[in-house]
Amino acid sequence: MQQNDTVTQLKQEFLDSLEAHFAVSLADATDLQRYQALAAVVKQKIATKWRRTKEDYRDTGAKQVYYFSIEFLPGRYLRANLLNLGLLADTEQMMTELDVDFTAVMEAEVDQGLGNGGLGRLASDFMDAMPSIALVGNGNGIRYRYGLFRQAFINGYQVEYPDDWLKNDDVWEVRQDDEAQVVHYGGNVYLQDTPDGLRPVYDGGLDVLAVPYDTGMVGADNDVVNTLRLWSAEVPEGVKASVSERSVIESISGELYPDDSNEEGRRLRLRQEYFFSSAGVQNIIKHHLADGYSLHALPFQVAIHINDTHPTVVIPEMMRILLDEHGLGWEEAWGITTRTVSYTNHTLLAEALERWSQDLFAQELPRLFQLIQEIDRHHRVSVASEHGEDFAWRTSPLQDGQVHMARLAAIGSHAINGVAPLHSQLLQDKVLHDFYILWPAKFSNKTNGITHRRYMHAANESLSALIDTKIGRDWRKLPKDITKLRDFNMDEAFLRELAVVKRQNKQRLADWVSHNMGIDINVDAIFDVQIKRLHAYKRQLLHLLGILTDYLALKHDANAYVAPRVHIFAAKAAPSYHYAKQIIKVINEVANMVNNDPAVNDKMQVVFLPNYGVSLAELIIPAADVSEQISTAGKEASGTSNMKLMANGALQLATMDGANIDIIHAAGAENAYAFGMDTDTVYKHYEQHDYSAWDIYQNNPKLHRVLDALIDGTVPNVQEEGQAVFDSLIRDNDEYFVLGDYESYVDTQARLGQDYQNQQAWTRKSLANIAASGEFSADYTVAAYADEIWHVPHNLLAQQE
Ligand code: DL6
Repeated sequence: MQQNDTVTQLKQEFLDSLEAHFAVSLADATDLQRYQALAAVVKQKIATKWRRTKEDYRDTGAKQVYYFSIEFLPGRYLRANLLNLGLLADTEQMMTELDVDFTAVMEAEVDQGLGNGGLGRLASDFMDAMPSIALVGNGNGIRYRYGLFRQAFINGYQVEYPDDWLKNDDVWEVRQDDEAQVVHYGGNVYLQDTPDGLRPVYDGGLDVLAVPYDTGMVGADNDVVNTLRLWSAEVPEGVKASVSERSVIESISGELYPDDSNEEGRRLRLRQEYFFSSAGVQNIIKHHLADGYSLHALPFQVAIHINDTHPTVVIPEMMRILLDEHGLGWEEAWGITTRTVSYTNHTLLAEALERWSQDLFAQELPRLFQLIQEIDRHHRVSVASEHGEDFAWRTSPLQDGQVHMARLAAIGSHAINGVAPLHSQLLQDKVLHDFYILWPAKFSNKTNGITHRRYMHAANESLSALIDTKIGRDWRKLPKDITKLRDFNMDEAFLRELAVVKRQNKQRLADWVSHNMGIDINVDAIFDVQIKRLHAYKRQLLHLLGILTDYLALKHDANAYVAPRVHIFAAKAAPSYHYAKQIIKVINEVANMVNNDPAVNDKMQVVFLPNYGVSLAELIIPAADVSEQISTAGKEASGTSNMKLMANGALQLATMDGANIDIIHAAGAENAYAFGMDTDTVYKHYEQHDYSAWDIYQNNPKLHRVLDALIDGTVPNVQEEGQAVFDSLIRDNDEYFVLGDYESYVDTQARLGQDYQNQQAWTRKSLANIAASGEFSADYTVAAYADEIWHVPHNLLAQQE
C-alpha cells in the first residue's frame, strides 16, 4: 500500500472511531477523546497480531519467559506503539492534514507510572525489546490502582498527590476474568498425615482474588505482540466482605510502595510481593499442565526471572504447589524450582537488600514460612559439612529473626546476575561472595540496556532521521551498527546538522520550562542535566555544591569565568525519605536565589522540573549537553539514564561507577569527563575509617565558604534543611564522600565548561557518544539473558563486536 493510502485509511479509521466511541466530530472532540479514539484504532491493529502470537506460542509449544517484577514503568504507549507498528510517520502526516495538534493528543494519555525509577523502567525496556527480537517473553506484575505519586513543589517542598491514572480507564489493557487466581494469606496451617503423605490443612485466613489485566507489548517492525500481565486484587466472588474487609483486600493492589517505615506498611508490601508472585506462578503451572506437559518438563517450557528480590517468594510458592498440590517429593520439587528460576540483583546498598521479620512472615504466609524453614534446613545441612557452621549460618535464609530474601533468591535459582561489570564483580567479591564460593557457575553479568526506539526514534525523531541519512536504517534493527557514524566525525556539515538538532531539542525543552514554570532559560548555555531518583548516594548534593561554588565565585567577582550553564534537575524523593526531601527544598531555594539574581543569571540558571517520569525524561534527554552520573563509586548498580543520555549525544560527567565505566570505555575517555574516587578508594576509606569530612572542610576555604552558605543565611529559607545537609556532611562524616569528590568535580566542571566553548569539538565528542551507544541497547541485553540464562531463541543477529 502506498503511504498516502495508509494515511487515508488511518484518517477514516480515526474519524470512525471518534464517532463510534464518543459520537462527536473531530472539530468538537477533546484531546482526550481524540487520544482514546486513536488508541482504539491502534489497539485494533495490535489485537490481530497479539491473538496470532498467543496462538503461535501455544501451537508451537515454545518455551516461555516470565519476567516477574514488582514495578513496570511504561510511560505512555501511543507513540511507542505507533513507532513499532511502523505507523508513526503516517499518523503524524494524518494529524497535519487534519490540522490536529498531535502532541496535545499524545499528552492526553496518562504516563503509566507503576514503578519508581530505573528498576521499573528497565522492566519496561525489556518488554519492548523482547517482542522486537521475537523472544517469547511475558511480564508479570501488579496493576496498582495508584501509581507513583504526582509530585508538585509548594514553597520549594515536595508535595505528593495521588496518581489516579485509571481515572479515564486504560485503553490498552484487557481484563481476563477467566484467568483469575485465588491467593491465600494468613490463618493457621497444620500438617496432616494422609495416605498421600503429609498435607497442609488451612484454618482461617484471607482469600484474595487476583484478576489479571493484559496489555499487548508490540514488537518493532514484526508481527510479534507479547503480553504484560498485571494483577488486580478483588474480593472473591461469593464472599461476603464488609467494607473494611474489602478495603483490606483492595489495598493489596492499591498503591505502589506503601510507606514501609511502619509495620502495617511492611505487612502490605509483603502481601503485594506474594500477591503477584503467587498468582503468576499458579497461572503458569495451570497452563503448563493444561497444555499437556508434565511438571518435570517445567524448566524446559518455562523460565521465571525474578527482577530483584521482590518476587523471591516465587521460590517457596512453587515448592508449595509442587509439594502440596501435586504431591511431588522434596528433591524433585526443588530440582524443578531451581532450574526454572533465575535472579537479577539490582543493588549494592546493604539497606536495600530485603529482609522480613520472621514473625510477620509467618503470620502472613504461614505455609511458605514452613517451606522456607525446610529450605533453610536443607541448605545448612548441605553446606555445613564442607564449609562449616559459621558459613552455613551466614548464608542461611533464616537468621537473627529475619528472612533474608537475597539469600533465598541465590539458593533457589540457577542463575544470579548483576547489571554492569563492576556491579557483578562486587556481587561476587563482596555482597554475595559466600554464594559465589558455593556456586561460581551461577554468576554472570548482564549489563543493562535501554530501548533506542523510545528514547531516540520516538523521543528524538530528528536525530534518528539525521543518522539515517548517513548510515541508512539498518542500525535501527542492529543498534551496534550505529558505530558507522564514526566515519563522519570529520564531516563538518554533519556536525553542524547535529548541533542544529540539539539546539531544536533544547528550544523545545526551554519552551516547556517557560510554559510550565515561567522561567526563560538560555538555550545557548550548557544544559547540564541530572535526572534520577533523589537519593543521597546519587549525590544531587555534589551537583548543588558545584552550583554554589560558581554562584559565590560570581558574587565575589562579577568577571570570574563561569561557562554559562542551565542546571536541570528532575527527581522524586520517596515520601518517607525525609533527608532526600530536604535536599529538594535546598535545591529549589538555591534555584530561586540564582534565577532571581541579575548579577549571575546570564551565566547560570537552575531549574528543578516537577513530577519526573518517563514522558518528562523523553523531553529532557534529547536536550541535554551534559549527563551528570555522579554517584559514589561502588553504589550505583548500573544506571540507565546514563545510557539514554549518551544515545542522545550528552557527554558524561561521571564517577567510575556502575555502567558509567562501560559508557566511558565505549565512547572513549576523551569524550567524557570522569572524576572522583574509584571503588577501591571508597572501600579503603570504609575499611580504614580514615575519611574525615571535617578535615576537608577545614582545609579547603572554597568548600568551607560553600558549606557555610547553607547555614549562614546566604541561601535563604533553608534554616532547617541547610542545617540538616550541613550536619549530614560534617557532623555525620559524609557517608557518601561528597566532600571527598568535591574538588575533583569542580575542576572537571571547569574544564568541561571551557571545552564547550569550542562547539565543533564538543559536537564531535557528542557524536562519539551517540556512535558508541548501540551496545547499550536492551535488545542485546535480553538476547544475552535468552542465550545464557533462559535458553530461549530470538532473532537478533549474532552479537557484533
Ligand atoms: O538495574 C536497574 C537499576 C539500576 O540501573 C540502578 O543502578 C539501581 O539502583 C536500580 N536498583 C533498584 C533496586 N533498589 N534499590 N536500591 O532500584 O536498578
